[in-house]
This record gives sequence, structure tokens and C-alpha cells, in this order.
Amino acid sequence: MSLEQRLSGLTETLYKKNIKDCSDSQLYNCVLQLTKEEMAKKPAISGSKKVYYISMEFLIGKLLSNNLINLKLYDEMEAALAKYGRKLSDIEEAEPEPSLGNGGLGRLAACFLDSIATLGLPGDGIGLNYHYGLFKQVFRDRLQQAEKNDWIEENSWLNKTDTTFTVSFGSRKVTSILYDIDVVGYENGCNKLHLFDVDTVDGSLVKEGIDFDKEAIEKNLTLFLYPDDSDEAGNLLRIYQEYFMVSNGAQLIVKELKEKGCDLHRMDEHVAIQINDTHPTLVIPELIRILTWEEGFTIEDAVQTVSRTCAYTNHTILAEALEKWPLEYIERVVPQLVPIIKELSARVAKKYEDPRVQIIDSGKKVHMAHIDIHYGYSVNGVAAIHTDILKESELNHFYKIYPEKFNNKTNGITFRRWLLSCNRELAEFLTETIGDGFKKDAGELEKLLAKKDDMAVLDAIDRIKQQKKAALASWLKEKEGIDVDGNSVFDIQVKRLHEYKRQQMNALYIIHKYLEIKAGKKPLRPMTFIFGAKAAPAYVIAQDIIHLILVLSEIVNKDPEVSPYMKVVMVENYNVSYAEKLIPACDISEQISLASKEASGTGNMKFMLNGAVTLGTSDGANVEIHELVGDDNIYIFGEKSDTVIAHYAKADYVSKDYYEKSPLIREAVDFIIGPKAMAAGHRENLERLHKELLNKDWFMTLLDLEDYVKVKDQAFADYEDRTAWKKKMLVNIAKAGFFSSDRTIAEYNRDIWKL
Ligand code: 26V
Repeated sequence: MSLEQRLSGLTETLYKKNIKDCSDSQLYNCVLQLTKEEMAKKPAISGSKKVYYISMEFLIGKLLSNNLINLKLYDEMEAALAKYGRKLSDIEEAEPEPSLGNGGLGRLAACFLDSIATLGLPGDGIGLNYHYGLFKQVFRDRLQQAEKNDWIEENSWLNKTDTTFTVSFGSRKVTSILYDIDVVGYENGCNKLHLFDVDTVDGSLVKEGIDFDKEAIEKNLTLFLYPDDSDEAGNLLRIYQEYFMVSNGAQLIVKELKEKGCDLHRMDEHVAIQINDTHPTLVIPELIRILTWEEGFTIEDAVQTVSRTCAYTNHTILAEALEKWPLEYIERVVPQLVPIIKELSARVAKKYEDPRVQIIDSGKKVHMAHIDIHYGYSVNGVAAIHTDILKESELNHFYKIYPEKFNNKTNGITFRRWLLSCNRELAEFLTETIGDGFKKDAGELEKLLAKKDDMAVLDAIDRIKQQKKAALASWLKEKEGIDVDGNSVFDIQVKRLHEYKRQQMNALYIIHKYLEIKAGKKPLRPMTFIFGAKAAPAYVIAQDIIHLILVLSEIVNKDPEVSPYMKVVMVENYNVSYAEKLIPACDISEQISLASKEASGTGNMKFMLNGAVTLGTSDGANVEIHELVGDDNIYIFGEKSDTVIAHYAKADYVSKDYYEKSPLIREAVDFIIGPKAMAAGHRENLERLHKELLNKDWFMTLLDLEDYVKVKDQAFADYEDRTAWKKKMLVNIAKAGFFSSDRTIAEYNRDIWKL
């Protein structure tokens, strides 16, 4: 039976309706069911060794389009629906987006699962099934408010399994239940994403926004991702979640090993466990506990076996993001792990005196990363510069002990989602121009370089960009109620809100432009500045930065003298689906973190692949993008990482000095507390932000502001040489192949997993 016949049969059975009469969500349900049936027909990927990618976050986004593409059924489904006047893209809008991640780290995990399956490697994800995920962002009174994202519907990608485990929190026992999501590779078989949950979760605990009773763990364990950890109960809940995930994961791994008849002493020959940041670190002592208590291993044997199996990825050098739990908290949540952690710590203390490499420090805090480094066989960073910083400074004392463990794995993105799915027009044009080999071997994008002087090709790439900009403009009109000019330059900064990412620097540029226009200096072409970012609810300055951007949007867009020349848009509830609309429409990609602070970035890669030109610092993967595209096809500004690191070491950065030296900086910074901003915003937020920039500015915004303004002005000016700009777009697309997560995963496999 054809897809069309099956679809039409389903709509009749379920809704007694013809395809053309169903609502989008009814059709979505039918297409979902059909797609799941097709996935179930795919063989499970198997092999003698398997990787478990264990992560508190899997930011998978909507799955329909991606799964249809990987099954090679997209075109057929689209055509079947079109016969009845229905559009697959409308149906996709009915799919709720799970928010099982914060940002880059979780999205990376999702890209990796896609690539692992696409390369035909046996590999499953292990995580949690948060019912309300990360909060949904709404703006009220120009401030961010958090609401729950109730994403789980009766029909979804989740398949309830009959696997359950008992997880002990001391004497308190919780029964888990496992849900699986199938992960289908591109023209390949299936792996699984295992999401653990508890049956007793109770959504009615959530009262206002995302506030809830944190004590009742049986009821709240899997309600939210990253519940507010600004208080003790929040921190404890986070440890409950982490242990719940790893205990289930460890039990699942041992169960699968036994089912395959493997000798647990040779576990490392059958399994690799990749620990995604420190959040799953407790899997190490938990496995040791299971092997010694339940499988009769000696402690020595258990430690050695686990150490040959676990590998750790570091995703940040920010001190505040490196987990250090008070031993007392771990004692309260999982007392059974404390003797093991103490033993692991004692072994280290016996061998090494250096206080910087201890597991339990003098303040009785447990350094999670230190467990991973001592008791894992691999430590990797996520971009070349990041790994260098780990080796040379941040983790240098560990590098000296274990040089052989350290390696780099520059991040990547799945081209199925970030090109084939979100930019079908470009993917189609590339297929016509260079063949479709790039779909399986991203390196083939380089074939495009031969067309660098072919005006027809350059014009076509630009035409697709214009089309995507027009589509975004109408979306923004509908969703945000803002008119933007499709002929303006689209400058986009979308990522989590954090001071180190310096959205505030972008805001200061906007103020500077606003003041220039008011003074009569009009830009050559209108500019559209687009932001998207969620801020952690307890992160006060991040909330203030969002407030400033919303205030600027109000001032700029409503000023008749200025708004014909520029617009400022902060999109509400930026998420994966929004990214898929914004990224293909971007001209200038903002990657402006303080050098040394952004471990890699992956948005930078998605923008490049879609023909945007990067405006960025020498940080994270920007450095590798720069090397690939060359000076002419990227805009690099700002101090380099060694200068920044030296400023921190000497504590000699004084933001006020920069403020006092530069009239441009002074004007822009003082606008924040000037009469216009005060009239549109709240005194408390704006004054706090102004004070922060002047007296602290920990992430050195003012250090780079003048250079940023200069280089950004140059980028806008260069955009006017249309042919030259189109060439930059082409080179960026052509050179993006390196950033395919297929390449990254092939490297993980070659160097770490050896499947
Ligand atoms: C976590 C936290 C939590 C507490 C408050 C401050 C804070 C700041 C940052 C983080 C990030 C944790 C790790 C993370 O998400 N790293 C990101 O990983 C991406 C994938 O490797 C990488 O591209 C990003 O550069 C990196 O920031």
C-alpha cells in the first residue's frame, strides 16, 4: 500500500475524515503514527561493542521532518499531502517541541545521536524524560517570565517500555520506568534514546510559573530540567536527578551486557560510556558500587574495569559551571555512594599531593570533573582552542599527570537537520550544482568552490537567502508583531543568554547606531538586529540584559526617525524550531564571546552552512572557521585568548578606564540610564546593569567594544559590494563540511570508542 493510501485509511479510521478535512493536529497524529511504523521496520543497529552517550540533556527538537528525511520518505509524504491541498510544513507546526536541553550541550547530544545512527554505529542515548522540560519563555512588561512547557501529548515519539529499575536514595526507593525514542540514521538502521521517568510524577505540584515543592521527589523528580538551583532544595533535587539518571543507566548497561552473555570483567570490550559534561559523573561510583556489591568484584578490579570504560567530555572552563557538590549533600541523597567516593578520593590523595587534583577538597566539596579525569580513560575538549586551554591552563595539572588521556574533538552539527531539513531550497540547489554526494560526505561541499566566479551560481545562492529572509519576515510579523524589511541586512545573535556571550555588547552597538541615525548619519541600507535567548531564572544580570534589549526594541522600532533604518527584534521563547527559521535567513552571524570563554559554539557552524558570514572573536570553533574560510570571508575582532587569560591572571582589567577613555563607549553605556531608556524600562534593572558594566564587567565587554563597532561597520559596508558578499556566502557554505557531526563522531569512534 502506498503512503497516501495508508494515510487516507488512518484519517478515516481515527477521525472519520478525508485528509483534506482533518485539522493540522489530526493530520500530524496520523503522519506521526505512519512514520513510527516505518521506523519500527528498520533494523536495530548492532555490533560487538556499543557506546552509551549519557547526558542530562538531549535537545532533540521536533522530530517529524528529520525522521522522514532520514527514512527518505519526505518527498513522498509531501506529495501525498499535496494531493489533498495540505502542506507538510503546516503539519509540522502542530508537533510540540520537547525542551529537553538548555542549549549547545544538549543540542550537540542530539546531533551526535543522529550521526551515530547514520554511520551505522551501535550507540544509545541515556537521559531523563522531563515532563515540562526547560521553561517556556514569555515576555511581560519587557521582562522574561518562565512557564512550563507541557510537551508530552497522548501520541508522541515516546514508546513506553516494560523496563523498570529500583533506584535507592538511601532507604527511600523509587521505581523507574523507561521510555524510548527511536533514532533512525540517514539511510540506515535504528538506535535508541532511553529516557527514564517515574510513574508518580505529579504535574499539579506546579503552581505559579515554574514554582513547585522541591521536597517531594517521588512527585517531582522528572518535572523540570535544571530546576532553580539557587537554593539548597534545588541543589539537592539536581543531585537526585543526576543519580536517578546514572543509576538507571548503569543498571541498563549491566542488564544488556548480561543479556549478551558478556563477561563483566571485560566490560570495556563491549561498552564505552561517554559522560557528557560532569552531570552524569556519578555513573562512575555507581558502576563501581554495582560491580562490588552485586557482582562480587574486588574494589581494585571494579575501579580498573570502570576506568577502562568511561570517557569524559568537558564543555566549559567557566568556574561557576564546573560542578562541585558538598559531600554532605551527596550523603543526604545517596549515602551508599559516599564510601566509594571517599575511597576514590583516598587513592588519589595517596598518589598525588597537589591540592588542585584532589577529588574531595579541604572544604569537603566533591569535584565531579576530577572523578572523571582520574577514573576515566579519555578527556576531550570540544574545539581546538578549548582543548589547548584545558591542557595549558585550566586542567594543566591533570595534563601533566595524564597527557595520554587528553584529546580534542571539534564539535559538529547534523547536516540532515541544519541543511536538508531547515533549508530545503539550498539543499536542492546544491544537489543540482554539485550532485548529492555531499549528503553522505559533507566534504564534497568543497566542489562548490569551483563555482566561485559563476555569476549564475552566486545569484542563485543569494536568491535563496532572499527567499528565506522574506519567509522569516512574515513569520516575525505573525509571531512577534514586528514589521521587518526583507531587504535589510539580517544580523542575528541567538544562543543562551550569558554575560560571556556578550549580548550586551551587541546591544551597545545598537545604541551607538541609534544615536548616529538620530544625529543624521543614515546607514546605506536598513539593518535588522535579531536576538533570541533564554536566561536562567535566577541569573539576575542576564534578566537585565534581556530587559535592555526589549527596551531598545521599543525605543528603536517606535521612533519614526530611526525605524526606517533599523529594527530590533527579540524573539519570544527561542528554541530549536525557531533556530530552524532564523538560521537560513541570516546575513551576519554574531559569535562575539569573550575569547577563551566559549568552548566551541555550534550555532556558528549552522549559520556558516547556511551562507551567513561570521562576525566573531577568536574563540571556540570560530578559530577553526577562520582557518577554513580565510581572512576575506569572516570578520574577526577583539583581544585574543592569551591576552584575556593574562588579564584575569593579573586582575588588571578595569572597565571604567575604557569608559573614561572613549566617548563612543561613554555615550552608549550611559544611554542605558538616560531618559529614553528610563521612560521605556524599569529603573532597577537598567541601573543595575549600568553599574555592573562600569564597576565589574567580568566578561570584559568594554575591552572589545570599539573594535567590535569598527569591524561590524566594515561588515555592513562590505555587504553593499553584492558580488563580493555572495562569494563570501559561497565560500562559507563550501567550507562547512568539516563541521558535520558525522566527522566528529567518526573521530570519537576512531580515538575513543573503537566500536
Ligand atoms: C552552565 C552553567 C550552569 C550554572 C551557571 C552558569 C553556567 C554557564 C555555562 C554552563 C554551560 C555548561 C556546559 C555547556 O553547555 N557548554 C557548551 O557546550 C557546547 C557543546 O560542546 C559548546 O558548543 C558551547 O561552547 C559550550 O558553552
